[in-house]
Order: sequence, then structure tokens, then C-alpha cells
Amino acid sequence: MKRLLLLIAAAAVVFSCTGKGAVDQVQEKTADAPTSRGEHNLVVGFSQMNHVNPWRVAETNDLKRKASELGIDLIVKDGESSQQKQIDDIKSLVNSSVDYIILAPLVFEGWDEAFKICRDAGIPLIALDREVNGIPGVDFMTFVGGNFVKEAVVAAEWLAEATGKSAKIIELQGREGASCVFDREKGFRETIAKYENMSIVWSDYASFERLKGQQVMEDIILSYGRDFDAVFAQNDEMAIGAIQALKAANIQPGVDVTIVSIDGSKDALKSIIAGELGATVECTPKLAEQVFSAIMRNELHKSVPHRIIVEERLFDKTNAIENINEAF
Ligand code: GYE
Repeated sequence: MKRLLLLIAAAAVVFSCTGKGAVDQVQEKTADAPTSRGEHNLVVGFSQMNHVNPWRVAETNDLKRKASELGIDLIVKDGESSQQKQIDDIKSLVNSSVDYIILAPLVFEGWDEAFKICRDAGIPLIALDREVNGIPGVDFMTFVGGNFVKEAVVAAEWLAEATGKSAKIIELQGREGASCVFDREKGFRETIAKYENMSIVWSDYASFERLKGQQVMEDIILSYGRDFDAVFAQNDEMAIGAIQALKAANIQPGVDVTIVSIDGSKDALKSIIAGELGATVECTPKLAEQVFSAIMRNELHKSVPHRIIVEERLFDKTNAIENINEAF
């Protein structure tokens, strides 16, 4: 029910911000915002869910970079892949009297206590890179991130094209209960449903981690077998792990099996150049510009869009080389 409210509230926002143009507009209007309150620098707390993959590390580093450029103090907490630890981290940030809290939430549900603590303390909360089940503008100020459904639609359409609309697919999902996981599942599955010869023959979770991706792929080959011709991994790290498992089983990635994933990491682009990964849909961890623009707007008492969605590209063999240097 609350998810429905979230969608209605999001749809009703007057100031919708999709794409780089809209973000630039926000940045332009906030260039003169103060980054201190009276005597003290703005203090922003960041509850990161973990640092288990390069994406998470890149996201934290990008926030640190931008905060230091603006003269804002950033306090980073590592949730160690535990929602309870993240809630405790938020309590501790509230006790430290930070001015804002950014939350990169492990899962979608179960943040009501955190919302209330922040609301009671008058500290605006920003949901970053994954969504939370709450009401924007009430439970949290804004969500900054990608369009996960769209990412998976683009991945599925690429796969349809690459396989002549015929593929038995292994799906590697990230972590159960995360918004990007069920949105990517939805986008991918609804898209391949349009093609009668495309189907998912096996699906499993691999925590968005490389080693897990490798282990899960090894297990799939053992228990399901080799009767598949494509892999859709919900992030690059799991795809790269799966590629290692395929090679170890003498299945040639890029030849016997077509692989598509999401994120656009440097290692993924290298793998595309090596002819192993077929394509990756960008999901950028570099969200600091948008996050701090939202904070600056709020400091200026200007309206902040409830959803700030970034544009994302597709990388394949046609553009991997030209984009590798800027990849994370
Ligand atoms: O794709 C993955 C990360 O939440 C959008 O989480 C993010 C996802 C990203 O661990 O690599």
C-alpha cells in the first residue's frame, strides 16, 4: 500500500527532474548556496550499506570528493550489509547533530523507525541509489538514483537483438528485497515476455558480489546443467564472477553464451573489449552532484524534486573503448 502511495506521490511531483538537463538546471540555481550554517560547515552523514563491491566504493568516494570540494563535512558509516546496523548508524548520526542524512538502503522495506528519528530531529533524509518504502516529502526529502526498470528493459532488448530473439537465460539477481532487484527483475522479465523464444530457465541471488556470482554460476552448472545460451546478471560484478565460472567449465563467454549486465564498471568494459561480456547498461555510482545540488536547493529554501533520476547509457563493443577511462 505504501509503495502505491510512493508511486502516486512521485507521479504528482510538479518539478520532475529526469535527465542531465534538469539536473544542470538545479545545479545552476544553487551555485550561490552557502555550505555553512553560521559558524559551522554543513555536516552530512552518509549511511552506506557496505563497501563489498567497486560500485559502493566509487559511490562513497564520489560523495567524499564533492563534499570536500564544497567545504561540507561528510561522516561515512558502513552498514556491513545489515539493515539493523544502518538504523543504528542513522541514530548515531542524529545524535551527532548532522544537518542532513544520506541513506543508501540495503533493502526497500523497514525504514519507518529511521524516518521517525530523522523527522523528530528535523534532519532531512535523502534516499540514495536504491528506493525506500516511504512517502517522499514526508518520510524522506528525495530519492536520487537510476531508473532500474528501464536499465533492465534496455539490457533485455540488447539481449533479444544479440540472440536473434531466442535464448534460454540464466538470471543472476542481487540481494532479495532491494528495490533495484525487483525493478530490474520486472523490467527484464516483462521485456523478454514479448519474445516467445526467450525464457528464464534458472534464477538465483548472488548478492551483487563477484565471488558469489562465480559460486552461484558454478552451482547452476552442476545442478541445472549447460542447456542455456545467455546470462543476465543484475550487476557487472556478478557477471564477471559468472564469466570465470563459465570459463572454468569450458563454456566460452561471448561465443557459447551471451552475457549482459548492468553498471558500466571499468572491469565490465574491459571484459566487453576482450569479447566476453556482451553489453552493460550504465548505472552510475557517481551521484554526488545531484545529491549536493538537492541539499543546496534545500538550504536556499527552494523546492526539491521528489525524484532525481539520472540518464544512463548502454555500453557494448561499439563504445567500450572510448568510455573506459571515465568508468569507475
Ligand atoms: O547496480 C550494484 C550495487 O543499488 C543501484 O547496487 C545499486 C546497485 C548496483 O551494489 O552494483
